[in-house]
Amino acid sequence: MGKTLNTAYLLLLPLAVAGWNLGLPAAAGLLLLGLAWRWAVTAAGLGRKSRGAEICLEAISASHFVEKVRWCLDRLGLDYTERRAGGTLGAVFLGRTVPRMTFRSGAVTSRIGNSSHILRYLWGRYGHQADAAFLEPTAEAVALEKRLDHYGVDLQVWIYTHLLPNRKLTLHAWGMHDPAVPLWQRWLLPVVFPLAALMVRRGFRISPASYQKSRQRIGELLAELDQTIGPDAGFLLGGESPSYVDFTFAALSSLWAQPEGFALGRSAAAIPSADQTPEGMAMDQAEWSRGYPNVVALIERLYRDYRAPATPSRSS
Ligand SMILES: N[C@@H](CCC(=O)N[C@@H](CS)C(=O)NCC(=O)O)C(=O)O
Repeated sequence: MGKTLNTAYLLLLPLAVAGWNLGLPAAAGLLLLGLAWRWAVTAAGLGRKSRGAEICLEAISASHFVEKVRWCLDRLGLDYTERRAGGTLGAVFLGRTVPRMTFRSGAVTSRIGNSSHILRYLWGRYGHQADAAFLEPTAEAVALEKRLDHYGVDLQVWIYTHLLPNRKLTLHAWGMHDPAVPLWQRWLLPVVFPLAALMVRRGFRISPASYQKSRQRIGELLAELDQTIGPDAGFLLGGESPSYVDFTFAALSSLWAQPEGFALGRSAAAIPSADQTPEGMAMDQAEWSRGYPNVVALIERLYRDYRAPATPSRSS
């Protein structure tokens, strides 16, 4: 809070200087005051014991990449807080993507973005514990995760092609009705919608051709995995228990498969309900559900049997 107030002071300073016609000595004095205030805020924090959860997951309401990390945090039974922002606001105005994880590391606070890097950190920190074996980044796991992350991007092109023409649905997906998103951001979303939609179209190069290409790649991957999984809904890397790659696949697929238990029910409202789904989107969903029954069975199995925390909540 102290830092936010100080930043606001420093940003507003030029307006005050111009508005009150202050001269150079007064302007320099006010600037020094702001910098001293900033230092005082930092100094007051030194040596102070931090409170609250050690891990904070920065998120938006409907993000399949956030769900990938959230799932692994939940499986580890870690105590964390989730801070949800309005969709695209962070990317458009701050240049950051979600998931992003902030955590205490010794006396300092550290931060990592990008889901696969976050999972590598969790493996490094918790991998020695028996219940973290699912996070092991074997060469096979990492190679498949990379392909799945590309699938996640194809799904972004797919969903935005269907959602962006519908302002109401897009704003809903960006968290306009999500009480966990700060109110000022929920007010801001409709105002910046044209700019945000333009940036998303540009960022993902949304066009009829890119949609067709993404849709085709999604279908090809689903067909291949449907064969690997087989009729018994076996795990992607074989074996008796799922790995983070299975959780990644189910989490990313949640955009189209819409399984029960997404985010353990904490964020369900942001995905369009069946009666609001645009027609083309519903047709693709029906085609994939019908065409790849082993995939659907695995996603359902993973959400039903493995989405809940494996161990009681513990602090990190
Ligand atoms: N490669 C990144 C992709 C993350 C990504 O695309 N995140 C989207 C949400 S799914 C995002 O940050 N959107 C910007 C925003 O809504 O602020 C990862 O694996 O974390």
